[in-house]
Amino acid sequence: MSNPAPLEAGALHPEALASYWMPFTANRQFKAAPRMMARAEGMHYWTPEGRRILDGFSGLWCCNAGHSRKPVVEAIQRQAATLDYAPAFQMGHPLAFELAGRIAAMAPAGLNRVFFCNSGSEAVDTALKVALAYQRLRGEGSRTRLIGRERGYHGVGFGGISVGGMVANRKMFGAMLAGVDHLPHTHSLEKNAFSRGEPEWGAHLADELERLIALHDASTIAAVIVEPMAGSTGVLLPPRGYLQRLREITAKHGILLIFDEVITAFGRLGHAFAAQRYGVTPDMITFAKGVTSGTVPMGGVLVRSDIHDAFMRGPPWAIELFHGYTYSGHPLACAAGIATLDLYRDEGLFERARAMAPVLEDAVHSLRASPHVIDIRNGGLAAAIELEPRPGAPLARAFDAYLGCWERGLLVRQAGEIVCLAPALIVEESQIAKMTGTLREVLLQLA
Ligand code: PXG
Repeated sequence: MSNPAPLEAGALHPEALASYWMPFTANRQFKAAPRMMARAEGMHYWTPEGRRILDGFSGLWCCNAGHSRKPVVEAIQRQAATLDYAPAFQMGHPLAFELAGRIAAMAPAGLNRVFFCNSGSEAVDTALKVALAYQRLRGEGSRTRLIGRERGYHGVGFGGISVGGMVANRKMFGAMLAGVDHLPHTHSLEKNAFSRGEPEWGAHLADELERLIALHDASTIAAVIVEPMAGSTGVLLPPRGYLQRLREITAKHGILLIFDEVITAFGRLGHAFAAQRYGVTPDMITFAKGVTSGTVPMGGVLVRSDIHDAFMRGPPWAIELFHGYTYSGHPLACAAGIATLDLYRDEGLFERARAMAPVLEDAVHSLRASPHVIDIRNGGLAAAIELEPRPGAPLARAFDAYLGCWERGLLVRQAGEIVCLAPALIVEESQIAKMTGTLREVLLQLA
């Protein structure tokens, strides 16, 4: 039987929606009542019917400079007309070198080599592979174990789901990578509910790494990967001193420390990288999303120069790392990246995020007395409101909150029983007030 003829785009006929299998989406629910976006500018989206939506989540944690910013749009247009693509292997184009240099210049000292890919998931896979290969190159080939953390999200590649700690992302997919362990997560309603910024309790949870080392021996462990602030599982800020402790333990035992900064890099916490906010320098940093403000897919890994240098051996014609993607350093992504970094710099957007963070903090914590709220957390321009689950219907209440916001013209994000906000760094005070005002109204009416 032949496939049905494609129907006109935009026709919200159920068959017009059938072919696209949507990612991380309740497909049947969506296709019964679609939520479409047609246009975006600055802090807003517009639906095909012309309804304006205030974007409280920077798309999906990515449009940090706001939507469809002119200098970025023009850079992409110019680049598409000038050099659409250049082979990524054994060839280069100037913008990839320029962007790598720009990112290195913003990074913590010592992290100054950049490997490009196209997403956060690829960045994580790249970092894990570099860690394993580096350990082998330095004569520590028995270090093959990788350690992640419960409630971690590192994308959806087999590497990322193996070190990740979200059961729904793992349970359907077999054995994944062998030799992976997990640190405990740091979320505690009992100890840390309604913390403002980094919570006081929990630094000692980093010491669990010592237990894993005692169990396996340091000589078997290549790397530890954590998000400095866990985003996807609902804005879990690192307990004060926790990241420092992880750094001390990994350094002591020759274990690499990877910060997955796919969400936290490029201003979310008021700095280029969370490593700078926390004064803790890992051995590698993964990034994506904000590097192009979400306009063109791009990811990458920042690597300590001596880790990179360990690969630079053998005859000069030898390829040093058998890894890469057709679209590593894609010209359109590089053009978008450079224009985006210019915007961050010229408009002082990281400083702006720092200045607006207390406004968001006060606004979200004002929801404390609203119905169903059992925790509120915030850091930089990220915040989470955790709701008490509806008895017998897990996740339903937060989903209803998400839908209620959408109906009232606000885009938020549901993460389990949690509603998250992560506005672009250009957000105005009045827009933050509108976000929390809408949430207050929605919470009042929630069953
Ligand atoms: N690492 C981290 C820390 C992430 O947050 C990825 C890797 C994977 O990136 P890609 O580009 O492969 O999707 C992510 C992605 C949410 C949400 O609602 C979070 C992500 C993506 C989509 C939604 O929290 N994070």
